[in-house]
Amino acid sequence: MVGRRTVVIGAGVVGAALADELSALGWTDIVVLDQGDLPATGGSTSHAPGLVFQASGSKVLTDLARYTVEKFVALEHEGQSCFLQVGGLEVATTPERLAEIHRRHGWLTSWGVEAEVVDADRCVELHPLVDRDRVLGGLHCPTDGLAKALWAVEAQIDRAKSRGVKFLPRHEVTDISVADGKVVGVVTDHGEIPADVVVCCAGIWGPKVAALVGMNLPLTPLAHQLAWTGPIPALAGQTEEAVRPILRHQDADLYYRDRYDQLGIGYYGHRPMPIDANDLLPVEYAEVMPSVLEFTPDDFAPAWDETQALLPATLDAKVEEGINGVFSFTPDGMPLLGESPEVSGFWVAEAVWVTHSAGVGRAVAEWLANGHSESFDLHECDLNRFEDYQLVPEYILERDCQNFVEVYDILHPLQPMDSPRELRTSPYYARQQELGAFFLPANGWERPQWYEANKGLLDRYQVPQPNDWAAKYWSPIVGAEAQATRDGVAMYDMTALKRLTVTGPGATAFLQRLTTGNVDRTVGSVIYTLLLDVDGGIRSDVTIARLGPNHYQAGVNGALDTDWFNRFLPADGSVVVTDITPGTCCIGLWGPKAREVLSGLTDADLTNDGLKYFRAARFSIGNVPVTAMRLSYVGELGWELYTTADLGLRLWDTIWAAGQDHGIIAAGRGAFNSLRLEKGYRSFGADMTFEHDPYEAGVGFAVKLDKGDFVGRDALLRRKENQTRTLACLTVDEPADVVVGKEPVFADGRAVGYVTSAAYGYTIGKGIAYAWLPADVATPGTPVEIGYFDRRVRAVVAAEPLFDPSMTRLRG
Ligand code: FAD
Ligand code: THG
Repeated sequence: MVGRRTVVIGAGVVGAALADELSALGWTDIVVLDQGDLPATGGSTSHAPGLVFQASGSKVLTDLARYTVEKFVALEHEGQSCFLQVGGLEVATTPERLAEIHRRHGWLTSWGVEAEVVDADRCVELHPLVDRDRVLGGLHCPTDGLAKALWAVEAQIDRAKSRGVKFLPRHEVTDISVADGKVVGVVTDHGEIPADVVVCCAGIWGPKVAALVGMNLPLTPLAHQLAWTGPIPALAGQTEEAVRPILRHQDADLYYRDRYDQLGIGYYGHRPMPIDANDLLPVEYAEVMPSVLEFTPDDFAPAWDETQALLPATLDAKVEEGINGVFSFTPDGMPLLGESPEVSGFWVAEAVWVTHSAGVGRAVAEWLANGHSESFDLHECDLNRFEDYQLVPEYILERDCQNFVEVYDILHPLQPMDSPRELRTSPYYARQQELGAFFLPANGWERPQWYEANKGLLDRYQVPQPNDWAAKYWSPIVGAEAQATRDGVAMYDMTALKRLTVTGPGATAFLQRLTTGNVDRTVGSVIYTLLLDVDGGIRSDVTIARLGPNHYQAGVNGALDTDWFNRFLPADGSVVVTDITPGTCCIGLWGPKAREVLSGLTDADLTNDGLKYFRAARFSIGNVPVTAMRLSYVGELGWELYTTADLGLRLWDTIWAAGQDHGIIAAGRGAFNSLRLEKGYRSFGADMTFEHDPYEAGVGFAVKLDKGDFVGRDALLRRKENQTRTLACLTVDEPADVVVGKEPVFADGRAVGYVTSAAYGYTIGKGIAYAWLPADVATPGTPVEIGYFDRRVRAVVAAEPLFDPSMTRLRG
């Protein structure tokens, strides 16, 4: 196999890794172009100090980093390893950071990387320059270290060359030829090269290259300060390049590495310094390198003070050189990988650190060669994860700068961005404000987490207090709203739930192919079904309502679902997929009294037989036409009621008024999340992702193997035979021990899995945590422990669902 004709733009650490990995998979008809010289092209890789810390709250970032470490350790450049495995040490100088370090240790344990939280003495033993009295402790990860980025570039280029890959330095890409929506060639200052696949690995120039095909790449180059000290007397005589662990002092936005008797110091504490990719100088005009801007010493002054405090040996040294080096930031801090939705064959691998570079090379190579990556779950990295509002230049710039500022901050999983807010508001927004809603953003929508107006419910319901961390972005009102939903009736704003219509003569066949369920039922049917990837992994779980013979409405999880549908659209135009989320809205009306509230507002037959569980109907509520679907993520009787945005406020007011006699409340997402966990309903992205199959995730019931072929079916049949892990339900007895997600789970003292999502279950009176565990551990009754900061919390595997397993609530 030689693969498709491929041109890689950029021979930095990402382009080089991709060329190596793709050629290793048998694609050898590859040309790698770079405007600069090889291997030091002038891009970000040329001056990256190469620190590789594997810790991250994102599992895929740790997975990508671990792959990079393992590859670079084994990769040789002139007989020497491309990785100096000196270990990594993150020190804490505040109690909050010490707690954070325990949380980060938890993540590493969850994702399977060995590390240890150490005391101040051990910090000094590991890194003798550290002042014992400044630190409270540290996180030591022995496999972290320094990537020799340029060596790795050269070594990977050499391997790719040996397989036939061509490298053309001093070739600047000036255009990309597209015909019929497909890439056909790459135009350079030395002529055009034909291509079927083009991968943009242009780093900070990415937006400029992507613009050649009309793509608005959500990436901003930002300058970041890197300085080198002169000789430090305390390091005199160091003959090896680096012996001390790479060091992070996140309380002051600093990191360090040693280089013989000097120290490299990186600083994130300065003002954001964004640069337009179009303003980057061409290689020949840049003074040093186009990705290096002049050092601004004033910005560095606080960094040097902090450095001398943490590392007193530097009092005897000076800052000798420094740069404002430029690299890429994105709106959510994650890389951008994947194919353009508009121009087929145009791929990007952008906003990738050296830390993740080899992993990304592997991932994108697999994706190109096999249609998906088998080694990595890329849903958080997919280029097409953004909504339209996130591709507006103002948004991109603001978020990218904010991510620079927050790079080392301690961020709670629910912590919202401060700005921009109030981007998307549902038609009920004014009413929600009147009810004292505490809003958190959900995919750009302002969504109530709870309502202060419900404070009075606390006279009626007991709500236990969680620990301090779990109590952030929480109120006891959450617990009261949850219980009031089970007792009475509540309105939930479901507008943020993304919805698409799939229409046209080909719609039924299209959905039969893309889902695991049978959509070809009577008009008015609703099904819960899955989208699988070609490897049988879960791409999404969705509901599909048949509203007409050729008209379906899908409730989906995000922009990746739209993208997935669009990729399979028949060329003949017989299927149209439309995102109707903007322009429509939804109220979930749920609880045992839901029927009482609606009965006076409509002539529709809402009896159990009139509109059965998982059926949809159109009728009116007061003056408002609605599409009603009888289903509930919170596990109670009721409907999702959809209407157009113009009528949304009227719908809210009508239901609210009629509900007063029945004690109706508006309830928020906090209650919603607790109720859905009691009911055992999975949330895509947290509980299950691309890497999991339906059987291990506990949603095998949604796969109808007898319905005929569908995407992922064959692969799934193979996976079904080899089940080794399970998404299990854990309960925690002590209310204060409720956890938040991503914590490691221990069985017999050994780390065996990790928590996906968690909440307190107010109806069942226990904490709930779903967790991936080895199948043999996941039997009900098995005691386990959850690592929570510096503690171990006792939990037990429970039979699920915890609430209403016989479905009497929903079917009643
Ligand atoms: P680059 O190395 O910039 O490669 C892109 C290539 O594309 C360039 O060679 C460029 O010439 C070429 N190109 C662009 N446009 C064209 C065109 N039109 N035609 C032809 N060729 C083109 N990461 C870490 O993991 N650890 C660290 O400690 C670390 N420290 C850093 C410190 C500094 C000061 C900086 C600036 C970055 C640091 N980074 C670090 C980030 C890291 O360096 C980058 O994320 C990484 O090198 C990006 O690699 P790349 O291959 O995507 O980009
Ligand atoms: N409502 C709608 N669409 C959605 C969601 C929703 N799409 C995305 C996401 N949420 C999908 N998740 C679920 C999870 C469970 C259920 C519905 C959507 C559910 N399951 C029942 C059960 O497992 O008992 C029914 C299963 C069946 O009968 O097949 O209700 O909230 N519109």
